[in-house]
Amino acid sequence: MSTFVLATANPHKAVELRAVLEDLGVTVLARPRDVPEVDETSDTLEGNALLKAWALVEATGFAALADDTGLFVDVLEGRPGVRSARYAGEGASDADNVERLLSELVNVDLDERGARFATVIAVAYPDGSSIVVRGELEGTIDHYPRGSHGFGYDSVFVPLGSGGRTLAQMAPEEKNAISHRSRAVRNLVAALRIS
Ligand code: ITT
Repeated sequence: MSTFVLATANPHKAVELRAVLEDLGVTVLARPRDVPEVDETSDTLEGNALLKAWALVEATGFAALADDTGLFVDVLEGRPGVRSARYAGEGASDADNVERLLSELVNVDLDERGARFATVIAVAYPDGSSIVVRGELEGTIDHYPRGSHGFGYDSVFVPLGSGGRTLAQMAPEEKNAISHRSRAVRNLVAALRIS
């Protein structure tokens, strides 16, 4: 079908994307080490995913695939949103980001703690065209972290229909079956099949 170069340097994401894309007959190239990271200056996931993908098309001449993910909390007007990775500051750890999030929600009741994870995947082609898909997972932010699986904000995110468990209390396969990222990947597969 074609060759895609991946923007992510995150090995977990690269393995997941490579498996899906190779099944579709796409040749997958790792991100070249000498290509600098772009500043994610957009205020939308779509904008940042496209920024990353276009920079890689320019640097390599191949079609490029980039993703961006954020956690959007209703009562915080969508924060941390596109700033999820750096919510507690530049170089913040997952624990720092979770702590900041919980500190902003101390006086908020459970029924007002609605939130969603969103992942956007963008594919940009050397001919100037692009595909953008999105996957979302609805849930609530718990009062305390629970569970030891996963990463990021998993320990405080309770998906709708999970029986009150956080994503970090789910086995990886169970999370993957419902996650925002896997939904975006499924939407990407559908978009690539019809394009
Ligand atoms: P790249 O290296 O691929 O650019 P990133 O570090 O910018 O990835 P993402 O866009 O994937 O990170 O995610 C932004 C933030 O959201 C970051 O703090 C993650 O820890 C968190 N996050 C992403 N996916 C998550 C998931 O499935 N569960 C919990 N937190 C997640």
